Amino acid sequence: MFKRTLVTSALPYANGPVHIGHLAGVYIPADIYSRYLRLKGQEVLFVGGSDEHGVPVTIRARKEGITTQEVVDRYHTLIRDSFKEFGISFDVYSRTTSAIHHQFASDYFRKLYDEGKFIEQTTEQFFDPETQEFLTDRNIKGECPRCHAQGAYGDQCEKCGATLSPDELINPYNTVNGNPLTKKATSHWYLPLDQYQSWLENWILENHKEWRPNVYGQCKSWLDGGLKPRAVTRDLDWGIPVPVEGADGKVLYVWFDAPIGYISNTKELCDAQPDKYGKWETWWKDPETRLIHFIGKDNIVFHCIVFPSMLKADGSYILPDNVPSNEFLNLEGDKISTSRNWAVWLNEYLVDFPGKQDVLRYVLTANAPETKDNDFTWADFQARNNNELVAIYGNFVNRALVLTNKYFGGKVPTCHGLNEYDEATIAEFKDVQKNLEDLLDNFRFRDAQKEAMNLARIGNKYLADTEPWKLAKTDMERTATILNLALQIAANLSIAFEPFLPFSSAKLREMLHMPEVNWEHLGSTNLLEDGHELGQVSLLFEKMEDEVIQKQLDRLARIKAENEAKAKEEELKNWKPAEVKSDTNIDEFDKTDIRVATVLECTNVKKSERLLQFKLDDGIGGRTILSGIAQSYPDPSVLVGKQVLFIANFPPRKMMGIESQGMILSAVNADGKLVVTTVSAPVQNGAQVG
Ligand code: B3M
Ligand code: ZN
Repeated sequence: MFKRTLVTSALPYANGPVHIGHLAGVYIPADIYSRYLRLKGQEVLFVGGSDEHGVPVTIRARKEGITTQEVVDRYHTLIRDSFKEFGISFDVYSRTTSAIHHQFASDYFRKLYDEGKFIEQTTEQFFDPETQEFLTDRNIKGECPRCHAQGAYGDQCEKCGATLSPDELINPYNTVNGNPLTKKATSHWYLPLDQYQSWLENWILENHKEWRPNVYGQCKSWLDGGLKPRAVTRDLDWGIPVPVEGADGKVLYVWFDAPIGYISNTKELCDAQPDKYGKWETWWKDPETRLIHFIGKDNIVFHCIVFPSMLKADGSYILPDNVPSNEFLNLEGDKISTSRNWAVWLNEYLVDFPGKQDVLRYVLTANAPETKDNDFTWADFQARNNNELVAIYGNFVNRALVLTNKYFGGKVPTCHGLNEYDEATIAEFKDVQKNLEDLLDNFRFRDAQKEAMNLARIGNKYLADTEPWKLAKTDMERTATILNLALQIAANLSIAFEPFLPFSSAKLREMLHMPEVNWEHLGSTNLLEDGHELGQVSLLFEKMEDEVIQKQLDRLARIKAENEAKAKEEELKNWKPAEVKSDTNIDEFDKTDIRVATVLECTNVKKSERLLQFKLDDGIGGRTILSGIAQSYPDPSVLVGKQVLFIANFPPRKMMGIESQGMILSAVNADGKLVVTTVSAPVQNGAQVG
């Protein structure tokens, strides 16, 4: 039997804020589980932290024009604070740039290296001769070999969806500076996963059939495909240096060091407070510790195959007992995307919905993508708040307390004997503890929360059916009995909801003047003694008005419109005249019909940050053209009266509901601003350039 449980939740990349998808997929379930075990009085440690290495953070740094360290400092703080605000009850939340982690991960690698657990292989990799750096898949772009779109990534073409390797790209170049790439030999260390294949097959496929079907299925398909050695080092200047002589310029692969972060963060906590947390080794090496990884589905292979092989290679560690991975949460029908800003960011939610953390926690658990991808919609958010939290849970608690105040001076009235209906009501929830445990022990958080809500439904129905506000006129003893039972149910609710809605539970306990929560008391009808004085009544939940929800929908509509405009611009950038058949450049140029026009009007397109709308006198009847240069012209009216060059035979396109009939030519200046090209002396409108 297990003595203690170590709960880990995936370390989010510190390359941006965290959103509802992160919360629903990983952090809320891990938090519910940890809170539940603590409430049961079990020994549990909940470990988290930021993943601060890897290519994503370096890409973000380049995009924002700041150093990588600044990026991780900024987002680590933001992420840590968001989690705290949402009540994610980590025992430790550290980061992989900490000195302890660097040392620990470095030592971990070195031990396996010394024991000959890696193999060294030399391969040809893409190299930028100018910057003298090797490039990772995401930093290489080129022409897609399948659909021939420009700008396909080294690992995927976003146009046709093909999975690629950088070798397949036509004319690969460095995403950062556009440099063409060459190949250069480089050597790396690999963990020979093939050597762990049969051990993994036995451990997972035979001995962990109880894992969620999505997790088990993914593992099985990896194993069925046959495992290959995986590189655990990279040529990169950001990360933990490979602790081997002559390995300059090489760092540990982020997926090698990040899971070790679970261990080093545990060590950091235990070393700082040994009296409270004991030795880190107890959490990681004692077979009586149960290890549970909470992750999203894109992390399954790393937590079920790669990390366990690393732990096995060392030989002194325990292995995960379960890896309850969730599927994905979508937002209003579309995949959540950081780069497209298609997300509800936690830091923004906290500003827009102050004090309403539990509402989001509730909705995300009610809709948790436990078995399949699920959708978050603002309409559902509003409905669950108004129809469930307010109308059932909040309403019940409020009625029980307000009536007690009114008829019994805010003191728990005495039960004068239960009737059949009371007994039947009690029978309905007497198993609540067992039911909750069965679900929570099996990581079925959605159903568990439903069970807690069911208790509120029982209470609500009990008051609606017994109508103590009517009885109070004729039968005070019966009224007292009913309210006593209603208050006992309310007290049960504060325990049952504690893992799910910790803020509301605390508030409810304050209203009930109920100092302790004891899981073992769940289902009891003796939680509040006769005469016990209640606290101040306030509302547990508030109705969410349409305007508030509409504001969120408007925000998403704005983002969608911007994304569409950006996509169109991207298309325009890659556009080549369709009718060009010849392959010489001069001919191509001839086929492009460039002409001169005078700008009659130039205004910002509503709801677009990038588009300007030009009305042109083109000498041939006039036309409208949209151009994505608004950011370079804060006052677009300066362009009115200027003569500009435009492509006249550019196929018309609709953007933001407006048809654009051509393309205005502009050039980039030294500050990266787009400058409209013009003529050096007045020319007749419509004149061809060539
Ligand atoms: N940072 C990937 C992710 O955020 C990665 C998880 C690491 S867990 C050790 O999806
Ligand atoms: Zn393609």
